[in-house]
Amino acid sequence: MLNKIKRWKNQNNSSELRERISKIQELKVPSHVAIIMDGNGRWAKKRAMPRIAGHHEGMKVVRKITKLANQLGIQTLTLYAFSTENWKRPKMEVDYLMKLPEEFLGTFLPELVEENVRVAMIGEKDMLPPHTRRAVEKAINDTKDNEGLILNFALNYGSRAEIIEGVKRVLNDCKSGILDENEINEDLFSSYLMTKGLSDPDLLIRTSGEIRLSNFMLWQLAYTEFWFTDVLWPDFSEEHFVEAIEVFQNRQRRFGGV
Ligand code: V0D
Repeated sequence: MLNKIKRWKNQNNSSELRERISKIQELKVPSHVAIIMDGNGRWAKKRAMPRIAGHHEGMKVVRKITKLANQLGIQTLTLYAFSTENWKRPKMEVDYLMKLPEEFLGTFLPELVEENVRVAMIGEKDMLPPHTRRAVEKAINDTKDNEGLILNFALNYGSRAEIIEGVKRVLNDCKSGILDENEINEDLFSSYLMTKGLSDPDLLIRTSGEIRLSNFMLWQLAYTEFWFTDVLWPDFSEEHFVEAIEVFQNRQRRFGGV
């Protein structure tokens, strides 16, 4: 309760937005929201700026949406920040992207700790540059006892590779006798994925007008509601996020009515 009041005080939403947030909180808020944060490069191009300027602007939006998700009482926010495909981009862009976790955490980690946010990551950690990996690991460790929002970054993540890894580990456990073939079911297999312990997303948001999954959480999104928008990630506002949640709640309401 104290936490709730504190969150309210820290927030500086417009009265119209505050009203919509109150309405949202009267209904079932999605437990897990996943976002494909697309359109940073295009945002920069439109302004004749380098792509990295778009990524930097996108990082500020991550902070804003994290605060709002926490305020709304969402349990898990998964953000697709870097795919296994993104290594193909120009080296200087990749080098810049790999500095963003440090920059983000250097500025916002104290704020995340203060707001009771727990940082988590899915993806192949070992392939990240050591400086990136260290920053993320420190954030995960510094926030491991927090019980508010789980801020889950998908970093060097690819869903098919995740599933293949899971299959290999299942086979290994069968071979070594830890696991019997007859115990394999959907719940068991879910626990062999990187999202072990997290609920499946209730809502997927993708910005920037692309209507595809791009190898993101293929297993976990089986029953998820999708919401797509043409808005580019750096332009994505609290109002857009609130709109996505409202659409989700309306779909739930209609589904429940039938
Ligand atoms: C660029 C838009 C935050 C998407 C958002 C390495 C592309 C800004 C992080 C971050 C990125 C990751 C881990 C962490 C803390 C922060 C981030 C990347 C890109 C790729 F523990 N923003 N962000 N990571 N962008």
